[in-house]
Amino acid sequence: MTLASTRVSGLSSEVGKAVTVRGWITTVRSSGKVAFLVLRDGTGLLQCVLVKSAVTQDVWDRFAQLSLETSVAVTGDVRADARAPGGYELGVTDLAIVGTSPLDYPIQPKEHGIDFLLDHRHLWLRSPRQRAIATIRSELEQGIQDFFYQRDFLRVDTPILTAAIGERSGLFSTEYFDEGSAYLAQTGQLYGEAAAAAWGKIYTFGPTFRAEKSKTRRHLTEFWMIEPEVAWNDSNDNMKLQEQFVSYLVQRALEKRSAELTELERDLTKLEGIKPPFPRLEYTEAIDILHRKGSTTPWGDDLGAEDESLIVADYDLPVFVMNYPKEAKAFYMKENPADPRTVLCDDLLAPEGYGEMIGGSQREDDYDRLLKRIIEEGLDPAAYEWYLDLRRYGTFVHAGFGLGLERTIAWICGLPHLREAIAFPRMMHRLRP
Ligand code: NSS
Repeated sequence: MTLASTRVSGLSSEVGKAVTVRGWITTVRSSGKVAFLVLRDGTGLLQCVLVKSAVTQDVWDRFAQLSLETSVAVTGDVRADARAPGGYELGVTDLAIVGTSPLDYPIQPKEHGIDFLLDHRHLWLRSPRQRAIATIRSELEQGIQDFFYQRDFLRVDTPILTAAIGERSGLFSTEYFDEGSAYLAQTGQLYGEAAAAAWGKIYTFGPTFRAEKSKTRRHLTEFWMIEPEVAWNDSNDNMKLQEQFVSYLVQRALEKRSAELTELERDLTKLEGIKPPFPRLEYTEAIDILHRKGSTTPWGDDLGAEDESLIVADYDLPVFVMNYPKEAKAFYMKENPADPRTVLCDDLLAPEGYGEMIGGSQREDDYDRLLKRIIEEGLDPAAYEWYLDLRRYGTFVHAGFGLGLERTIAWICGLPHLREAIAFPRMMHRLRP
């Protein structure tokens, strides 16, 4: 009789029954009469016990062939056991080897350097820490969809191959048949604006690409961004949506994935208080504070990573820095009527020095001013004809933002570097595996 196979996470409803569990070996030990193996199946760990006198000689011999990462199917009776990892144990009656694993399995239970681990990322993913991060990422991705679905936003998938440049940062380009260069999207925003004029409240959720030659712990060349765009929202409405969104994601992770956060040794008390409203600082105010703290960043420049850390050091919440000088920001941001040297925008800085998590703005809705900014930035107006049409035909007040998924994960999980926040990170010097 073949038994239905069960995942480790489903064992609580199988106590007293015989089941088959499939997975990979993490540890083995034997006293000669009793042998133990611990199996990992992606949902948890399961300790399995073989008693020599209770299994066939074949099964006992097969146990001796097990090594780290051998894949197996183990059959036995499920018992509750408070001492076992996960709280259940399997009394083994049968053991089948699915795939052997030679003794040179690269990742051993010892310290490995980060480059070695990244070279073996395809195997490193099997560790409990990486499972915890991947589980939290998946929870947040579901949370993102739920948050916008509950608020009646349409999800719009925008192109990755594009002809117009969206941001100032580096571009990846490729030849596109007879059409000239295609650029890998740095943002879905410009298309999001067209969609907002069509459908009101939308968001995009997809990969974005930046050929940035920065080797910092906060930069990937490929990262995922969530970009809502809302017709009739101004900059103030935009910031309200941001603080609700970020608070929702943090509370969702706490509610559903506290076990994984604990596995990562995250200090949960730092996340529990993340609720609106978040403090707001005008850019000019922020520069004054920075100068008092010893920074030399002049008025007019974007804030650097060190500046951001100095600002958030005074707060336990994410902090908005609003209304930057025009020259520090992208062409599409709306001029601030109260101070035309600045634009109506915000950066949301994560607590604990995790850096800028969101960039958002109210969009320039005046045709002439937008065209002027496109020309000033040295961009080709012909490539933006369709984008200018959004101001030509029924222009509208609108605002939106982009939340960087990996930076948000790094902060929530307490990861020192973005490279662990995505399964296969892409960085300046890393294209493999
Ligand atoms: O350049 S942003 O500040 N803004 C935009 O792209 C706008 N078009 C968004 C919008 O208004 N719809 O990037 C937004 C966020 C930023 O705050 C980071 O969290 C993240 O995207 N970001 C990155 N994450 C990882 N690696 C890199 N290189 C990176 N660049 C930005």
